[in-house]
Amino acid sequence: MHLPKAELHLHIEGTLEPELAFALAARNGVELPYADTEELRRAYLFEDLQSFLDLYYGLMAVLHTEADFEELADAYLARAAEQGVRHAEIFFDPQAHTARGVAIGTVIEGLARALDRSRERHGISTRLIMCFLRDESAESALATLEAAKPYLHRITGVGLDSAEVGHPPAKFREVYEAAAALGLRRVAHAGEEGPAAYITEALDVLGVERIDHGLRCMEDPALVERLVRDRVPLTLCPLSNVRLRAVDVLEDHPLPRMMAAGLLCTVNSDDPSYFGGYVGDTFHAVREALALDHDQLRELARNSFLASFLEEDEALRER
Ligand code: ES4
Ligand code: ZN
Repeated sequence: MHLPKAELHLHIEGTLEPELAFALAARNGVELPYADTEELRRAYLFEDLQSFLDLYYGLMAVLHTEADFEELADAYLARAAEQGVRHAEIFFDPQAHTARGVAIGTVIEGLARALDRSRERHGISTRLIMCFLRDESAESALATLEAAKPYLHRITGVGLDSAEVGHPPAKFREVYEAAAALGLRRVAHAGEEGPAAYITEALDVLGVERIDHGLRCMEDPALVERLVRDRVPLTLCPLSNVRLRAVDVLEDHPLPRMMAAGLLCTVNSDDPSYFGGYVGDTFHAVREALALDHDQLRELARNSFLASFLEEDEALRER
């Protein structure tokens, strides 16, 4: 059976299954460059983060209306519920949609329609985290925060994603300061493909409370010591790391070493449609490949609530 858990690293656009992509393409009159879902699935052979992102942004062309975003989120929540998810903190990439002429309000209101019904429909509480694309400019991130102002009651925090190398956290100092001043929580992808120094910079310059991925902290013992001391959660995504070649095979994933070092690790699915599994599947895969025992799995599930943005009493209730 699936342990009750929170999912803290999940890109809603990364839950777009080929079947739904084709259904939305037909509904919206969008031509996809794949004959069918089988051919699309075969295109999921990425070499690295960039080759994945190229496919990922291309497929988003099928998302147009509020109903599309609602359907996408509802499909994720239904699958997550089957896998023991009780709470989900969901990333979305407004710039990937506004760049195509889809208004930020369409994205947020569409997602919110599904999220507002999630407790009663799927037994999952939710939060929304708006991510800035780090390979876009700092000005574009500031404009995105400005455009989101009418919808801030829907948004818990901000994050930073997309191509990491060459786009260090400090590039986004100003927008993170502005987000903090608006009362938003802060997270950032760091140390996925980028170096451990990006993790340090995300903490020092952006003031983040959690690190998304953070895998490469293991290259810097002083940083590991700091993350342990300050109880900074890491939202690890082992299946993503294998598919994007951050690790060669799941059996080599540093998760057990990271847990043994005292890091506050969580396990998440990242982009489940692309990386071969939802979060319950991910727990199953790491249990098998890394020979985790039941206590370690329970620790990971417990950590997911501790690391969430739920208040303590809420987190206890969801567990
Ligand atoms: C992402 Cl795995 C990953 N890394 C960075 N940005 C992303 N956006 C969606 N998935
Ligand atoms: Zn991610």
